[in-house]
Amino acid sequence: MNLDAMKQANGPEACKTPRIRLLAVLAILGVATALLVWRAVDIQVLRREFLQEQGDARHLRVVAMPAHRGMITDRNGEPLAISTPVDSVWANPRELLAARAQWPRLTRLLHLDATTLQRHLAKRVDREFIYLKRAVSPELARQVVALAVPGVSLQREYRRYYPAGEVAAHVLGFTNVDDRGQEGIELAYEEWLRGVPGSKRVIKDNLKRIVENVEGVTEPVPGKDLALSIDRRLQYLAYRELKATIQGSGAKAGSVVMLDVGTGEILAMANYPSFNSNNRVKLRGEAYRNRAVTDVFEPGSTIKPFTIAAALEVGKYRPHTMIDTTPGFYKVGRHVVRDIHNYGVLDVSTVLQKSSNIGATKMALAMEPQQLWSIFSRVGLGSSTHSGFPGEMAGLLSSYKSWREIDRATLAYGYGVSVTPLQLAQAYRVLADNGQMKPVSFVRTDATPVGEQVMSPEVAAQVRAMMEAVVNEGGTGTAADVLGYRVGGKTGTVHKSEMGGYAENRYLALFAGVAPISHPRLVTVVMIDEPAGGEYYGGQIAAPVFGRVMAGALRLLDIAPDDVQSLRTQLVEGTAGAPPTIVNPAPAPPSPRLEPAKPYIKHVSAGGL
Ligand code: 59J
Repeated sequence: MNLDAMKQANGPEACKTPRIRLLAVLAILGVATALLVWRAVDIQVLRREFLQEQGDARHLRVVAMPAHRGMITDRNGEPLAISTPVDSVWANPRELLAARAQWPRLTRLLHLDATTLQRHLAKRVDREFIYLKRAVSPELARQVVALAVPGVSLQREYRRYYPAGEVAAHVLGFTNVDDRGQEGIELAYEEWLRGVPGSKRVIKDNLKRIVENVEGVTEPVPGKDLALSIDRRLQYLAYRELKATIQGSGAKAGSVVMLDVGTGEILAMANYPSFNSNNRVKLRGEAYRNRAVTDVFEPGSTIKPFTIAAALEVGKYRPHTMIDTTPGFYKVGRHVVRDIHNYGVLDVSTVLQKSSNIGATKMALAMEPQQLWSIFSRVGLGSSTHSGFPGEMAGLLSSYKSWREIDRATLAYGYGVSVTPLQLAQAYRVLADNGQMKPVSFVRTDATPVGEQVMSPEVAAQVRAMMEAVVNEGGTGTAADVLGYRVGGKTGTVHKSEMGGYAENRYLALFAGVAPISHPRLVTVVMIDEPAGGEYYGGQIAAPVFGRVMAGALRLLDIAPDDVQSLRTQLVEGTAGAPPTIVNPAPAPPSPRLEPAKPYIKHVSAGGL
């Protein structure tokens, strides 16, 4: 049979079937191809962006890189606040929820409550990141990694550490858990200290391991270091003496401020009560106020050197001009100004040495109100020092135009004006620096700032000489004495003001002074709030703190003694076999007991005798 015969044999029917089948196959292939092409176009072209995003969202991550916060050091580079790297434990809520079986070990390790955690995670399933525990110890971090709970990872962060703890807590302030400044220098210099966090985009695999750094890496910019004016050694010294005296006298609180005379830098600023900046859980508002700049008080007799400076400046008085303070009280209008003793006739110098309110009153009433106001305001009393410290108070000095006669009198011995300890120190610095006013500073200044002459050098020197007499025999401040150095200052004992009057038996004990007198280098102010142990006079409570702090500081700073005579006497007296070494003197002997004063208020409010 030939081919034709075969065709014939199958007939026209047999020929049709394969053709349809072929067409059908071709059609199916064609449609399938079209679908594939369409799908390819859809995925590659039309939905490309969306799909890319979805993919990235699953594996591409932007990882923040926290910046290192600048270190705060003391003036000699000793660290006061350091950011140390720590790990925080975080979780992907969805993944952790799915790993319930592994929770018991995790919650036990991190001291978490499973029910709370469940609720916490459930509320945040849409997030990628939640913290479980921040700033954990390296040991705990290791244990967390070892557990390998799905969805739980560590993140590198920084945490502030304050090596000086409670000693410098108020000045430094602190940062929050995000390492942002909240108080004190940490807050004031936030911009300077804080760095700029960086970020990088990375691809992570399903196990959250970084497989590739992709793009856009911005390096974190670390914050800048800051050198404070504080000298850590002097800060320790001031804090130690302040704390001992407050605890020993049952006082409520207190502050010590020490300034460098040449530069206006704050060398020490201590407050008590204090707090541990590394562990603030039990923190009370009471404890974290930097009272030396945020609290104002009436300076009482510590203002008298300025009253006397005004009197000398005006020219009606000289250091030896005589003033009659008999019989120990003096009527001003309906009011009476009192001294605690009848001191009789005194010269100006002795008015300061004995702290006669009547002497100060008579000098003030002999000048124009504006003249007294002017000197107070020139040395900065009652106005902010503009130190830049958060929460600094300005205090108050009212306008002389509103002063009545009694106001002029009480202002002369420190009532009716209010100041901060820092302000008082700044004012005393003017006396120490031959009448130059300079700004105070919390940061180290490498150049000596130029001052403004606000008082004549002669007047400043005369007042300094009178302040030395306060510390010498016969003065109210002998406990401020420092062996080997000539020091000068002024005591103050102030009835605390309360609700329009003065508290009968609540006092501030004050001492402000300078050393060495022959070439002043340091100014220190001591304020003790409400001594409760029976003794409460500035001369008994504040002056000894001043003496001990100054003694230590003068030696630590290697300042040459200017009272070699007293050193010799001490050596001769102390040569009973002992080698002639000079040691820090024991705490100054208690000053002669003062007889308890009569309650003051009765006389003031009695409306005159
Ligand atoms: C004083 C005052 C209160 C307010 C008086 C302190 C006034 C006054 C009304 C009696 C205790 C006291 C405006 S005294 O600081 O004069 O430091 O070593 O509180 O006078 O008028 O039982 N200081 N202190 N006065 N008020 N108003 C002396 C003096 C001072 C000493 C002692 C003893 C007061 C020498 C104070 C000290 O220099």
